[in-house]
Amino acid sequence: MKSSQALKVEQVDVEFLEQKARWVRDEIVRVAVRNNAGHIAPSLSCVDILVALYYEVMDYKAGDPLWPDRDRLIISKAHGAYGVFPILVDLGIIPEKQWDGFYTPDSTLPGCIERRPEYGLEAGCGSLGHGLPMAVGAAFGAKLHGEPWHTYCLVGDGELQEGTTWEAMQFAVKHEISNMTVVVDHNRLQAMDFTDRIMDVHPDDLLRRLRGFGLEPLSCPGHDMGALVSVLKDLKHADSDRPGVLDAQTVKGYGLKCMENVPKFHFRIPTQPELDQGWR
Ligand SMILES: Cc1ncc(C[n+]2csc(CCOP(=O)(O)OP(=O)(O)O)c2C)c(N)n1
Ligand SMILES: [Mg+2]
Repeated sequence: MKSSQALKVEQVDVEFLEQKARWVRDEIVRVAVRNNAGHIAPSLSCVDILVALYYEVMDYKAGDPLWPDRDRLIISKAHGAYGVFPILVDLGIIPEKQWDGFYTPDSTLPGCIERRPEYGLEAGCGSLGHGLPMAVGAAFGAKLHGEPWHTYCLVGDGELQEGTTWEAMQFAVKHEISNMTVVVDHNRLQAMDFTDRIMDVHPDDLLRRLRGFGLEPLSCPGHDMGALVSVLKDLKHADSDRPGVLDAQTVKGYGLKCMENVPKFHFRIPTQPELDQGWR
């Protein structure tokens, strides 16, 4: 590790972030299992990324979710980021009752994230493949108007099979949109199988494709809080004429022993005996 990276990680309270991530995982399982909401595995996959972004990397005012200079996060994999709800509850933005009733008639929070700026939710992306074009548009607008904020886009590796994502990347490279970071939740699984058994031929196809479009993805273990924070900060402040890309190498269902890397859990709710296998 470069000494500058080591210094940055030292200044970060990694233990605090890891504790937050454990709490978010517990919340996801507690509420989603009780309320019969699937998409637990894709949500567990990106918890550490979301915790690193909200508690350490993004410029954000918890008391003012509409602060004009806030960094924007567009969650393109909107089916599987339940972790954003407890985080926004913890920050005092979403009322606890809304999260508690998530996915039931007692709440207005739907299974796929919808645009709700007053709740800190910037975009609705239930139809996959559209978050990145929106993020590129937002970042391009910020660049044209000289706005100081940074745009983040969290994408799934499976959804990157959609054509619109590549048109967006082409545009972002051509127009030197460097005020954004694309975070790939690279768990090597999509809906019901591994990505290289659906559209990819080789497990490294995604990285090759990104490089082919002129991007320089930085890979990092997707559940290593210190590494995530360090790379995300480096990308935010990089002297580059391209969008930054974080290739976060994650595990779908991370944490729950019954669920890790098991394709059938894409939307399936674990049974009590499966849950009893416990956490890693
Ligand atoms: C346009 C579109 N096609 C299909 C779906 C159904 N769908 C929901 S999640 C999913 C798999 C997504 O895989 P990936 O992007 O890798 O996310 P992960 O679940 O692995 O985090 C699919 C195909 C959808 N929501 N939108
Ligand atoms: Mg995936």
